[in-house]
Amino acid sequence: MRRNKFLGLDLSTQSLTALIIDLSDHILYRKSINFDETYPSYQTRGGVLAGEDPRVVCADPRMWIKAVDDLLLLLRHEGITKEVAALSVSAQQHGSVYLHSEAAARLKDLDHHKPLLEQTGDIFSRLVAPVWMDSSTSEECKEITQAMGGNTRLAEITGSRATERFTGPQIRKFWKQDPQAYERTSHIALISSFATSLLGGRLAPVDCGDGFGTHLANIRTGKWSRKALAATAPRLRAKLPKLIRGDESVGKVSSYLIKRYDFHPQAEVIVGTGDNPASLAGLGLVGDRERKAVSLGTSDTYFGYMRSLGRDRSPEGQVFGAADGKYMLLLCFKNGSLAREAVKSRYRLSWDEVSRILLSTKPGNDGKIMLPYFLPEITPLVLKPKVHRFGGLLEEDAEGNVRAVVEAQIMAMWLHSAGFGTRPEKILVTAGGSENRGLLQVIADVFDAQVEAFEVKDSAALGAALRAAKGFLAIKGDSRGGKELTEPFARQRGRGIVRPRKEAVDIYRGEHGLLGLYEACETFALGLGGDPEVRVRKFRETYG
Ligand code: XUL
Repeated sequence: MRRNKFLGLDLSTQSLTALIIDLSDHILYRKSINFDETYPSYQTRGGVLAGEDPRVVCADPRMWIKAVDDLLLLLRHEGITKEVAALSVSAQQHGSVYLHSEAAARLKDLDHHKPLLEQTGDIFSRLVAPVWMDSSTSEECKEITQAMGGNTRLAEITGSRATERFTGPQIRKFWKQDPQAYERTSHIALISSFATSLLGGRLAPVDCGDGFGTHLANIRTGKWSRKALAATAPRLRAKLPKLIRGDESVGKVSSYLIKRYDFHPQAEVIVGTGDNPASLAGLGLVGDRERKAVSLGTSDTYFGYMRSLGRDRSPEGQVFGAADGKYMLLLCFKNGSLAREAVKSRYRLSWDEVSRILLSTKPGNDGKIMLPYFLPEITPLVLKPKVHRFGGLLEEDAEGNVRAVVEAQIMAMWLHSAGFGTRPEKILVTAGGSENRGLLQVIADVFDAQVEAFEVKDSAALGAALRAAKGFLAIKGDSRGGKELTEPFARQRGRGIVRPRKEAVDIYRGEHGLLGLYEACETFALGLGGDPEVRVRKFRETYG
């Protein structure tokens, strides 16, 4: 039996996906488990548990354990696990999992006759895991910022200005609210390192891709920052995983994986990472400074590779590690697919109809604008959810609202990515929303760039599989880089490249264009500027 297959597991907000590849561009297997549908007893919506306060969002890590067990059993039934040479995890970023002192021994010594959850369901010192959608730590962000010497200094050291969803502020909140449970915690994993620990049977390190999204690491040294740890919670260093750069092996699969799911004893586990750094790898963008990526998943993200830490980073841009030891810059929007979904179901539309509306209605929407803060927003920071409508956009106007939500999302990406260096001529689009041709056209028109969507829309799972391959080949002395491995998978989907339409670009970019109007609406909603309705009139006079 040849072991020449690589498994990527993507533990995202709403689902767990397995993708198996070989190195001649074949996706051999893909299977996804949706949390809401498969595990109703966990009562998640969109994979998470939201409290009465919309800023508090968490998940039950036991559901993730159950999903890992179920999915690996399915893979075993396919007879494919024994051919896997290496595997790696990609996971939603920033979330944290709290384990007590017996967890390590328990993970090491699992009985393969019994389900995973039955033996690991009680290894937690905290029953819930806060996830990236949580925005309840503004106070802790302030405290950490102050202790670090201000927001600019915090960003210089950790790569981002104070950010509610990041792990450090979340840990500080936990310590303040429940100091005893914090004391009982001997290990705080990120979701990617937690899932990797289940595969390797030992507490796994975290890579800089995910580790930099914590406010706990120094992005220059690639080590946990003593100053940031001290600003966050006491005795934290001993509770954190090791932080490593790049896609190294963390050891072989556990004996539980060998016996329960039929993995080969020599199969390597490559360090896990966050879904965005994994996507960067899956799209072949590690090392590429020209192209940028848009991921339209639960969150929308806009990101690109960075070779060095330039001075003029966008204030809302967040720096994570890339697989080659360098960096990526990212913007995250919480009201991504959930906002599109809310509009789609409000008007009982299918995704095809949404796409058709976007392709057939006039760019600029006649100056009708929405700020789609269905949930608290990350970029720009909005803690109280509220949907704003301007320019006479009526709630019953289905076409107007569809166009407005998507234009708002893409214009926000354009505006807030001003500090990302030269504007891209090419944008790669991935995740669920990349199947929507209308959405791709809006991106092309707003950015005045060519847009490509690839056949493999699970770029995070693909990235994890490719990282597994790269890590494995490196052990064998084969130095094939990320790009060479990715290239064969980068086939465009169906209709090829989507190009910007000149008349649409003018409507967004021109003097009195929609981008300026949108910015005025955003500034007004944030309480930082005057009523934008005068600009709506100006827009209509110019483009009506
Ligand atoms: C990125 C972010 C989200 C999550 C979930 O910073 O918070 O994109 O990784 O996908």
